[in-house]
Amino acid sequence: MAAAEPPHSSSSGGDHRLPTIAVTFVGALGAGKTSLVVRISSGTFAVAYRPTLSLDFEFATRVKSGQTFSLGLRDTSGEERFASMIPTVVRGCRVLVLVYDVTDPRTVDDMMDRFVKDCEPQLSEHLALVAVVANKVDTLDDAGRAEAQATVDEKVRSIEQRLHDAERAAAVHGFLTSAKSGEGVEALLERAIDEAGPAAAEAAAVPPLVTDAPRGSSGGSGWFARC
Ligand SMILES: Nc1nc2c(ncn2[C@@H]2O[C@H](COP(=O)(O)OP(=O)(O)OP(=O)(O)O)[C@@H](O)[C@H]2O)c(=O)[nH]1
Ligand SMILES: [Mg+2]
Repeated sequence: MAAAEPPHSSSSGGDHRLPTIAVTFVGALGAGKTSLVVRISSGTFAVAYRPTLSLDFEFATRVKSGQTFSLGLRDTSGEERFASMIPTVVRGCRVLVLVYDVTDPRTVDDMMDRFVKDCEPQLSEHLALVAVVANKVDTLDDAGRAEAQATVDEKVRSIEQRLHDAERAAAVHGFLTSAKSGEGVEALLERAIDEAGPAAAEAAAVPPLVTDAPRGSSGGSGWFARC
């Protein structure tokens, strides 16, 4: 079923038989996290702003080198009152997407604060990629794009250094995206699958009775725990 699905297909609960990659989106209020998730899962974009309350989940599939992957998209809220949920959602994810809004420079610091405070202490050995995303680049001229690229490069280096200091092996890459036009979004997913796909495929190949943690353990079972 999954291999024949179009690139932007989504399903209500994901496919547990497929290699699954948990992708968590974190960033400031209105940075475009939900818009990116909707772009990935349904290929559409909405101008109207509807703030995320607490947390949303979406699923999508992508095919890379003949292998279909299920992407579990965890869409966090940028509202401060929901920040306490982020550590739980980040824990165990294979891909962390940090999003800022190129039309609002304050969102860069917000993004980094959230990484340091809410994400970094929770990152597991499953983490394969941290993506630093400058979103809404459709609003930029050439000079603005160059500035966004410089900002992203600087934050990538900063996060690389932090992960290195913490002896974490995850890759860090920057992307200029537009949820509105779709620019950069598939490049982000391709990189996510390149970095996280092999381990996800390996985990999916192991019979569930061997991989699932014992009942009642902190590991749990199901896609949320397995990533
Ligand atoms: N021009 C443009 N607008 C965008 C883009 N991405 C999102 N927006 C707009 O920015 C606003 C906020 O987008 P959301 O995706 O809801 O932002 P969010 O990060 O999910 O916000 P919270 O859930 O409140 O944290 C909406 O009005 C979107 O239409 C983009 O790439 N380009
Ligand atoms: Mg949202």
